Amino acid sequence: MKTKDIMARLQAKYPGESEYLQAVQEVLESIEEVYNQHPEFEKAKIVERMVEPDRIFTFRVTWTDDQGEVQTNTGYRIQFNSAIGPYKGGLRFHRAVTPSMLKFLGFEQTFKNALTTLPMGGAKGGSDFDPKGKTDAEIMRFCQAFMLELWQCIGPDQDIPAGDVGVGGREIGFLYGMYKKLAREYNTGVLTGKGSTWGGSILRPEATGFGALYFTQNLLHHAGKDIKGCKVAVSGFGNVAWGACIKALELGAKVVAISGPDGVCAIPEGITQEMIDYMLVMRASNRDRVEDMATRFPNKAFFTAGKKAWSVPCDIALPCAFQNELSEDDAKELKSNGCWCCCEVSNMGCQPGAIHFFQHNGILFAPGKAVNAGGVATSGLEMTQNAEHISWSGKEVDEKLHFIMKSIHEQCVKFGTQPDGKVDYVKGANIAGFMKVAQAMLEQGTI
Ligand code: 2IT
Repeated sequence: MKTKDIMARLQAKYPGESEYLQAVQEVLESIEEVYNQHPEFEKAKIVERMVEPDRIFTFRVTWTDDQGEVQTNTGYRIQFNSAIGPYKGGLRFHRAVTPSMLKFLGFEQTFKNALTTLPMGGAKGGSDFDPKGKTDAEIMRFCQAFMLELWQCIGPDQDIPAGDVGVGGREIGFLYGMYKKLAREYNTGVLTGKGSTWGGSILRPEATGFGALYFTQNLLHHAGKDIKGCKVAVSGFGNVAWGACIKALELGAKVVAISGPDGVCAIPEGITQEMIDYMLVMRASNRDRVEDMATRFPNKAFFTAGKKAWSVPCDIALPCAFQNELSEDDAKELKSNGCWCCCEVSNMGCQPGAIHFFQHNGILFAPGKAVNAGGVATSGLEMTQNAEHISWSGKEVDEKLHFIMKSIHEQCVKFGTQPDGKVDYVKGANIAGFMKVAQAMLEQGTI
């Protein structure tokens, strides 16, 4: 297998699908050497099959806004790979959603889910619906209209969606309510990220951020460092950033920045629990503005329009918002301001140039599919609880999450340790995830 040849074919077949092509390229480059030591993979055309989704559902979603005007969006569900379990992955509601974006996310999800140690295949879905400025009633009507089409594609043993950007507990509630009515199935295991009184796992809302900090702790420990007292810059203020801030604070780190599409809030004294609680209010308002934090806490948070979190000096950078949010220039700025570690929490949060810069300038770097896997892992734990009709305590879930993140870190070390003893976490995560999926595909024959 030659990455160059496969990429040339995919570029010709899917011109303009830049996010998808970027995600595939990164994985193929990481695995090429190992892959070519396995002639049985080449013979079964594992890579050629793995880069193509199993199937893509595309549907029209029509709903009525509060003014009585009819609105039309496009919905998607991409069932990417089912080699190691039923399709599993989130739904993204964002104005910029395209098939390319969801294909990259579904592809990443396949490897990420393989790393979790749990039996889950990869999927992703969503819509170009823009939640910004929408009322609760509009969100509900959109979710209902979306599920009117989606319900036929999913099921607790087939495909289990969850949240992603723009989809949290409120949206999962509306989606499940409609699923139940249409399918006449009362199995809560069809969606994860549910409310804790009706089948949702305790700690699922926090899990992506908590898991990311547990992974960071493992990485720092491996490098002989400690997170206590470190200054942390976080991008975003959504569910993932929120969980990361809670755990960072608990571990004795100081969160000195959060950001939004409008700019950055510098927090010189470090974020407080009260400010973290306010992030939830900001998310629920659908205003999509981080400036609201500075308005609410004028002596603690200082807003600068148009700037990113990476302009605030820190030790550790945690991208928690969107793909490609951290560029090579941002990486250089981080380094010149003293940053020495970047754990990518968002999916593909760093541009290839930024990753290259980190890796060649002594900055510890780990990729999203390892760092953020605690979210989907806890979704997997939610599925187990639903299937057993029980619910575990927060302590039980947290212990399992700890164990899973430690195991993901170990897999990265196993497959990513270089001759000089340093760990290439990108290679480690990609090879570990790939080997598991490839082996399963091989054993299941030519399908
Ligand atoms: O990117 C992700 O891993 C998620 N959005 C969570 C997916 C899930 O099924 O919990």
